[in-house]
Amino acid sequence: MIFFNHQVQEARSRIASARAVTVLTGAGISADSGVPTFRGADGFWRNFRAEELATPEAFERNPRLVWEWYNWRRETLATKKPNDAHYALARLEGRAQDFHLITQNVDGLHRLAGSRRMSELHGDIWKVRCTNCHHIADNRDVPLALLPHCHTCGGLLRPHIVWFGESLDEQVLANSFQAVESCDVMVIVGTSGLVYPAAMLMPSAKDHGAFVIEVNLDSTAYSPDVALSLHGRAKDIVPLLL
Ligand code: BV8
Ligand code: ZN
Repeated sequence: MIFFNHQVQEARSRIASARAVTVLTGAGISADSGVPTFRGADGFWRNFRAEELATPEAFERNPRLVWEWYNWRRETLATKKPNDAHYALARLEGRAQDFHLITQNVDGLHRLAGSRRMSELHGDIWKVRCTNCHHIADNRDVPLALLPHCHTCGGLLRPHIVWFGESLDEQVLANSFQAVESCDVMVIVGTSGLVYPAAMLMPSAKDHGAFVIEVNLDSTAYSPDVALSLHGRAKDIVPLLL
């Protein structure tokens, strides 16, 4: 159990007195739900790294392999539940005067925990998009047909996810920068800060005067520049911040 050290106390009072709070999460918040992170030891699948498979080139070259990977992740995720950190952020949404959650995760656990004011920067593993007519649909089939096709036009479906080398949705990105530029407090939970442009959100928050709090097991690329670094598991620390 984490003792109520002065850093947690300061984080709590900063959040309680904030007019606007923006939260950025990464794979680390879902680690406590048993979801493998990207760059941890469990970040491999059949000794591929995410960066090798989550690309349009990989999908072009071998759509079956890429769908096998996503199918494996969907099967793994189908049994996972939100943890206390996800639920705490959903509660914070209801309390803070002005709140926005930005997640890099595609696992859908924030929505499952009740978060609504949320931007999914990198898409949603439970949605598919047609490579031909671009229709986007919810799809929770587990397992998926190995090469799923569009019911409307028969085109090959792809995960509705932003791959490396692909641009993020303009509107989602604009909303996210707006949220970090207008908040008093930014809380960053469970991200290594290595993926761009998501990694630009923290510096932007700081430039606009936000008090930045980081929750992470380890030190990260952000640590030297944040106001408070709370080291520990997200499921233990995030509930203490409310
Ligand atoms: C783009 C969907 C414009 C896939 C993802 C060189 C320099 C700078 C940038 C680049 C570069 N080379 C290439 C780029 C651009 C590239 C990029 O940033 N690459 C990185 C690897 C250097 N970015 C892009 O391509 C982006 N697009 O730039 O568009 C453009 C357009 C055209 C041409 C060129 C450029 C698109 C990026 C989106 C990629 N898609 N996800 C999928 O999921 O299938 S990113 C992927 O990484 C996930 O979304 C994940 O969320 C995200 C970030 O990783 P983290 O969440 O931080 O996870 P990680 O494992 O790294 O860290 C976990 C952390 O949790 C750790 O710190 C750990 O300590 C902590 N932790 C663990 N357990 C716990 C915990 N903390 C608390 N409690 C615990 N229990
Ligand atoms: Zn179609």
